[in-house]
Amino acid sequence: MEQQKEKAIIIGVQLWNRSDFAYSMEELSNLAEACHIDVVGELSQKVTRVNPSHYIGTGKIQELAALFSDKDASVVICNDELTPSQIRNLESSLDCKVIDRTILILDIFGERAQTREAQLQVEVAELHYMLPRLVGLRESLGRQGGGAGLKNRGSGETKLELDRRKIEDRIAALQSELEKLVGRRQTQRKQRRKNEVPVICVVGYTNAGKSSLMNAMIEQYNPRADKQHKQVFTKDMLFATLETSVRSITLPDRKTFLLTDTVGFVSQLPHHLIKAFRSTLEEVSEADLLIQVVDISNPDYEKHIQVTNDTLKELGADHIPMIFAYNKSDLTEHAYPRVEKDLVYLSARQQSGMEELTQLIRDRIFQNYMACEILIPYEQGRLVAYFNEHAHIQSTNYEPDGTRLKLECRVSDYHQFRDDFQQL
Ligand SMILES: Nc1nc2c(ncn2[C@@H]2O[C@H](COP(=O)(O)OP(=O)(O)OP(=O)(O)O)[C@@H](O)[C@H]2O)c(=O)[nH]1
Ligand SMILES: [Mg+2]
Repeated sequence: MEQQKEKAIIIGVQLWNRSDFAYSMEELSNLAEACHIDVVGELSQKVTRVNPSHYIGTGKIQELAALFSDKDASVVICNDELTPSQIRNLESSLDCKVIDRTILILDIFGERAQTREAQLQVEVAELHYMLPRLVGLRESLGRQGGGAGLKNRGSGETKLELDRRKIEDRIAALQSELEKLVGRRQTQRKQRRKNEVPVICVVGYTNAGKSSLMNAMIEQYNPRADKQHKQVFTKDMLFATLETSVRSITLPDRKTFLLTDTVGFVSQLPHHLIKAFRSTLEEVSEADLLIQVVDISNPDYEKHIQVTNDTLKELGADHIPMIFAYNKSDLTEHAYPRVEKDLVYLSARQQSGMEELTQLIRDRIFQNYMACEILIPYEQGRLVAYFNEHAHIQSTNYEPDGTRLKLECRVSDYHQFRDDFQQL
């Protein structure tokens, strides 16, 4: 496999007002690497407007062709999503394979998808991407096959129409299967809402350590849980997580919340992909609180925060309160664990800073709790059991008229059961 690795030249056009260009090229190169492609050269062009027919200007094409043969490359990767005709024209001018940022991301997602839901979502996104590009694909196939003559063109187009219909049918079939899967999850989500368990979503740039942070929290507060079952998958690669996993965390004082791990973000996430992953990402827009995990050891971390914030906005989740976990502090000079307003320096790997993070969480989602002292008549014994399960009991005394509890409970529970106990 190693020997067959493709060699790529990456190319990008920098619009006059684009300040994050260098970073986006770097990111493209990382995406290529995640796709097992070696980047052997790089070209860029400053322009006021993207060339609608070839993406880059004519002069640049010459330069690109020279670099391509010089480096013995096998593919050209463009930093933006190209139109079908741009790909087609570039391919024929350069006489080589041309792919764009979107295909790279789709390929990585395709390779990583584990669950049926993730696989369906990726395939829907791929088909949507392919649909308007069928002509181009067919032509490039035709060229490889020795060129399609005029005579073949007619049959080709009929074939094309057929292909298009087939793809549309397939998309519809996949989507209906997806809806069934998604429906189940939405029911679960509604159930959780009814139980009023707060939902916290872990978001952030890909590879920041979101899944590791989930695991560190599980380990800290629910260490006896069956490890195999509870721990989520982590790995040093882009997009290790493509599915949402939800874990319940119960703090020592019995306050409970749900922690949700999500897909990592990257700049310019393809529109079709966001749409296809809508149901997965809905968890984010319905959360009570977001924890943005940032890899503070990465020199580009500010850029990552920007990308994450932009993506959250696109998902309609920018109104949700957010706290920051500056992760991987162990790789930096920063002192940790340390809290600064709404951010905490921590290390998920060393499981350091979880209590500090929890304190930030508490301040934000457990405001609707109240302390009280009550007397529960013995005939309401089940209420004592309920509070033991759902409240933080500070003391219990058995008195002639009932059980005396000093506790901290949800305001809503207090009101719901107000008639069944005596306030002291
Ligand atoms: N040194 C150090 N490494 C960490 C820390 N937290 C996570 N990592 C490493 O960073 C890599 C990515 O961690 P993940 O938890 O998979 O990251 P993620 O944000 O879930 O990534 P995606 O799901 O791919 O978006 C892994 O190799 C982790 O071991 C940390 O606190 N310190
Ligand atoms: Mg992950």
